[in-house]
Amino acid sequence: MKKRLFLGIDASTQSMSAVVIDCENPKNVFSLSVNFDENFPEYKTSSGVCTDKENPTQVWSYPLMWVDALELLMHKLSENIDVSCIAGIGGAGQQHASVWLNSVDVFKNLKNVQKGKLSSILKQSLSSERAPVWLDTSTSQECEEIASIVGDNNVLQKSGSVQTERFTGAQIRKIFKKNRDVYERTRRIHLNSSFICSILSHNDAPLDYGDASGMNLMSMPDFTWDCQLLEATAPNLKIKLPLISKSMRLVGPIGEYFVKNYGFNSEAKVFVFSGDNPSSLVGCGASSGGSAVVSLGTSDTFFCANNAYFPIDCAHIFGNPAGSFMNLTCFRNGSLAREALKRELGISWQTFDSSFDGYIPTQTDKIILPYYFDEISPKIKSDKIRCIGFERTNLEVLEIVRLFIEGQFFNMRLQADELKAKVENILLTGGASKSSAMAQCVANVFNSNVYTSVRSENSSALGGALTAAVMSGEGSLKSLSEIFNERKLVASPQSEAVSFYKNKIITFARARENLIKGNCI
Ligand code: XUL
Repeated sequence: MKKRLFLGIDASTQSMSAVVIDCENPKNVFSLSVNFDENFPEYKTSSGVCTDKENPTQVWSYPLMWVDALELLMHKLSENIDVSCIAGIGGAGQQHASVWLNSVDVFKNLKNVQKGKLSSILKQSLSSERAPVWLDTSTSQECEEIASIVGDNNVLQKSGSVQTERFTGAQIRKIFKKNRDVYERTRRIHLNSSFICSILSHNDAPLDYGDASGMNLMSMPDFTWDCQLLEATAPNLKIKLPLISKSMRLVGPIGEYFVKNYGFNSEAKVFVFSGDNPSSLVGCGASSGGSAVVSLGTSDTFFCANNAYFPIDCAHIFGNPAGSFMNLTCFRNGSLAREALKRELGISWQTFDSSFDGYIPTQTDKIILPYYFDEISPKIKSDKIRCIGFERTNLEVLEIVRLFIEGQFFNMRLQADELKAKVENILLTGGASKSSAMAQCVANVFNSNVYTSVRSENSSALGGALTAAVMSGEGSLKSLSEIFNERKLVASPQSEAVSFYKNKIITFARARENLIKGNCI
């Protein structure tokens, strides 16, 4: 019998990636990635996006570049593996980015397109060549307008997030106000995820609960478009939006274009795509609850599954592809703040990373509020770190580093507690997850074991591949997640430190409250 492979695609900000799994042979995972800047210099993107020089809050990318990347990805896949063995395809896209189309029929017609010509055909169906992306923060005015009609708290209770600049609703309102002709010409507003899924299936694909929840337009408790939010955003919006589907559902067989030109099996099934964060939850094996994922990147993020719907203003609730909800909190003072401290102290990463070696925090009430930049979780205005209970000049470099790292995770823990999610263990991912200091501090602040993944697959693409495998009958999500998510224990809580931190975090919270209130410290 021919082997059955499952493909997951992640259409993210800087690249498009693929992960191919074989459930019979789980050690044999194939991955590849197409970087946008390197492969498509003609679009002049930097890290996959363009930024307006005059107004840097405006950030966009090009849907046609994503289409070109999809072609290249398919080409490379077909050169490296037998794509006729791929039985199912799932995937995800960067959240919030919108693709503006003047036709809903375009996908059906892709079957007759000549090899390599997808983007030149799709070009005729775009009502805007640009797609605003999640890095765009130019819509404060639109957020205020929508929130003043619906009410701040109503937006939060309905959609699971406060009205947020990068979310698609505010971006749509901006286009309605500033590019009225684009808005009027548009018949369909896809998200990045549903756009790629539509191309693959030659079908006008739906949005799943996970990605639709990043728009401030869906009523989260019942997963339907919310009439009041739609009306406050722009007129006649509902007919321009895709349908909303449960996650992990079949969209249809792969489109003929990919069968004819790249050798896919015409029976390969395409499943509804999700947002990259919900898909990562699946890919990290955290969708059934118990595990939280702490991703240490440019910004740090904390996300976890949660059965309870409990909206708070400094976090987002998205649909969990495996059912119920997930929480996501972003912290602006992540790796960029760690770099700022490293620069200021003139130390190496090695000093930083070994700062907790042999150290058990038990006897200092000194605190650092670690905000080099304005923080969003919680909202804090700040442009420097603050030392509480000591003069900075009196402290050794190593102690400053420790207090700073503690401060970052105290802040994260306080925000995580507000989500009321059950966290039994933590998976650490992202660039700084290699640091033993970070891992030990997280273990003590959260009083939980900390793991990293043994393999380094793109978790969002892996989530897509697992979805396809589960829905094709290869096994339960729980069993496949365990197989493909081998974890390594990297730190355990130290009881003395845990009980010391329990009290210290209260002192930290008080100092942070002062800063939130704008009191000079
Ligand atoms: C989440 C968000 C980012 C993007 C990255 O709200 O904006 O994590 O999804 O692709």
